[in-house]
Amino acid sequence: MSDNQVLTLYTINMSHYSEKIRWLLDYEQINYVEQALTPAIHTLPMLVKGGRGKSTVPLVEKGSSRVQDSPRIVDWLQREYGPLKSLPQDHLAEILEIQTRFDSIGKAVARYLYSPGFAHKALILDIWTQFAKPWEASLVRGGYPLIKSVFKSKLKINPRDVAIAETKIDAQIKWLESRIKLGFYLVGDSLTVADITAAAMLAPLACPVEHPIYGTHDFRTKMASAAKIWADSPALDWVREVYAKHRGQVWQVMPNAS
Ligand SMILES: N[C@@H](CCC(=O)N[C@@H](CS)C(=O)NCC(=O)O)C(=O)O
Repeated sequence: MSDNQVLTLYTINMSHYSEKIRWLLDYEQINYVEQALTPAIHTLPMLVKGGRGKSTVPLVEKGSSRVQDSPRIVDWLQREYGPLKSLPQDHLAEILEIQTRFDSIGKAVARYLYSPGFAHKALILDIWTQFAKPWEASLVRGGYPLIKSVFKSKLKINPRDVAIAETKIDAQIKWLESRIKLGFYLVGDSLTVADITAAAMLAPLACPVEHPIYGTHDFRTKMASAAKIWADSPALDWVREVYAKHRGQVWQVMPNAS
């Protein structure tokens, strides 16, 4: 594979799975160009590029290679750019197991946030249209009632599923609380994909100041308000600490609107 091909990372600004891969690329100092897509408008291009019947971000593209789904992207980056310092071979199985553990609550976290979040139309629309072209912003603003209702049914935003989400998240927060008693890093003595995944998946609840969306007062008080049940959790303190120590400001350069 020729290395002068540009790696493109397709994201949605609020997506924590996108943040996981963005962080990994930044941490590994792999050059990439970010294409921040507008929710709803992202669907068709991601379906086509992904070729797997899924419309999710993140998705990476380099030459003719297109890889969708964050754990698959991690594997591909290891093959393409490895060995990655965040994936030490001697701890690989354990790192991947923790990645799976935290990937498995990503949807629950989104459900948990959008449930109170949908009461704040102006905030949601501001976030969704942050990188939108004018025509995309008009479409999303005009189509908001429809997009919201598709979103609510796709993400199962209803009281029963939100309660299930809370239980699922709580179990992993408890797991993390006991794990970090053993040491700051989840595996070994340096930052790995395990830490990046756990911190990125919980970041919308922990609201680290380094994140340009999760760190805002509006996000914290309106979308992440329900997370106050974990306000005193050492696990969410740990997320904020990992961000402070290893992440820095998330968008050094603003992503390009596509
Ligand atoms: N298993 C996927 C999940 C990704 C995911 O759920 N992404 C959300 C944003 S956080 C998304 O793209 N939702 C819009 C859609 O499904 O069309 C991964 O690890 O990449």
